[in-house]
Amino acid sequence: MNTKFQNDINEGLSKALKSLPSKYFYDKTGDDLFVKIMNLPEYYLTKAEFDIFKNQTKNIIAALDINPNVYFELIELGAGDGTKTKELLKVLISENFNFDYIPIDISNNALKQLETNLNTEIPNLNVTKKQGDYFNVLDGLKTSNHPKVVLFLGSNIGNMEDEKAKRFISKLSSSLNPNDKVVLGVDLIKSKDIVLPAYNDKAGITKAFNFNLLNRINKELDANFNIDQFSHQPEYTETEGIARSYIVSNTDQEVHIGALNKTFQFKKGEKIHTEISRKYNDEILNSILENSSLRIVTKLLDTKSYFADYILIK
Ligand code: AVJ
Repeated sequence: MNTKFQNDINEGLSKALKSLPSKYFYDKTGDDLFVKIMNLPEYYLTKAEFDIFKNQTKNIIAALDINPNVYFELIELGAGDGTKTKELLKVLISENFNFDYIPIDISNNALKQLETNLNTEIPNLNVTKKQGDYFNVLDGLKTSNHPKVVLFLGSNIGNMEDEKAKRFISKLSSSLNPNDKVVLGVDLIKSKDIVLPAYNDKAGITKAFNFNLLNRINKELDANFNIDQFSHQPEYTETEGIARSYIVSNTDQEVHIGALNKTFQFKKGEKIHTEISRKYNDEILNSILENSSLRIVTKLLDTKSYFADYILIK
């Protein structure tokens, strides 16, 4: 059997500069570790965006400029546990806006939990969940002609290289109609002493999250990565605003992957690139938006100016 996972791992480890896709962090163990990451003192991103959703809800709604008499769809890409979104949903419901909430997530489990939670906490809210990879799910959005507001929060776009982010934004833009809006949450470029600890916490949760990839390969592809022979290494270049996570080989070693029937060599100090976490500013975002029909209308910042939610219009 040749799975996508198997092919992606083979491809990534066969390159001159080894890499593994960060989307494979998120199995059950990875989901649980990410929840822990969001609660870490060093991981400021989630707290900063929550601050915006909690304290500037009215500003978000004003910037969205929604006609209160017209039904709209509030679509969230990569909904997760909905903690931030609930702040917005509660106010929209209490102000009698006419809308359905459509969370889209790769994890059916996460969606079911979110739905149950919303049904108790906001009983008047209509929830229509959709399971899928949000890149692929975008096409399905075109079938409805209702006005749309799309939420893409948490700096999830930061996991895409710039070229991929451009393709994603173009695809998103072409699945919308004129005057539809996007709320795009991004982490902002800031100094190394704030960014690096967020990816290198004292408790070692981010390391476990990164290494979960190797554990998955060991378990699912019958491999023999010796976790103790590798290190977790995040790097950040402030001038470009890019954080990258690596797994570094501590020695010259070989790893056998049974499912591939193949052995991979690692040199001492050789790196496997596992994740990009891009940070933004207006200029970088504008270059990503350039060839799409989305434009920035408003930028909302948290009290520390660590994070931004940009309101975009088509
Ligand atoms: C969920 C993609 C925003 O890149 O900051 C957290 C994932 N990786 N710690 C990020 C992550 C390591 C996170 N995003």
